[in-house]
Amino acid sequence: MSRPLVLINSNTVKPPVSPVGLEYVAESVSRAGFEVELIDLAMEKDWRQAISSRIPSEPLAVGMTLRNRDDCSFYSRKHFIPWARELVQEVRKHTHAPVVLGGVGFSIFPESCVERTGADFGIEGDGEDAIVLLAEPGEKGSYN
Ligand code: B12
Repeated sequence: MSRPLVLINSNTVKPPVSPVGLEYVAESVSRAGFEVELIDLAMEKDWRQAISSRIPSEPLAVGMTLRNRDDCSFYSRKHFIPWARELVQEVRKHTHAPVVLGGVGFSIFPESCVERTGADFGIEGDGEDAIVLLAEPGEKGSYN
């Protein structure tokens, strides 16, 4: 069986919005002939359970969308980077595959997002083409 590329929607802000950007990325990966496992945490009651039950042991990579870096609200001042970091740590309990970030919230401060979440790397801006380039070496077994 082929190794899938896992894509995670980390956006659990309520009311939920559909993860449009991640869906574009998923469609692109799928059209390039790779299997996709999309885990939408906005739709899961227990996010840890969703991660542990849906991440296969050897995916090509785990892509995670950070749509919102913060909620842009003067009153609530919510920041989502600590949450993204927790999520990256949880993913690492289940696989050694590289964790790659993307999304508009990520692309505001890409380098600090990678650093602060502990992800392996990120793709700044539109991800449809870059994610396919990333899946290919993963399939051959090496990112070196
Ligand atoms: C439309 C929109 C909304 C709509 C959403 C409607 C809907 N059903 O989706 C509404 C009005 C509801 C909304 C609400 C909010 N929004 Co809004 N919204 C936008 C807007 C204008 C466009 C988002 C979009 O759909 N883009 C189109 C998709 C295709 O592009 P994309 O998501 O960027 O995805 C591409 C890349 O980022 C990348 N990519 C995405 N994911 C991944 C994953 C991987 C692994 C990779 C490699 C690449 C990748 O590839 C994708 C395809 O090219 C953006 C601003 C902007 N111009 O981006 C703000 C924006 C995302 N929103 C923002 C905010 C803050 C919010 C709210 C928190 C506001 C609030 N306080 O309530 C809420 C949050 C709602 C929620 N539940 O998350 C901010 C986030 C900024 C930040 N600091 O984090 C933005 C950037 C606007 C801004 N202020 O600058 N929003």
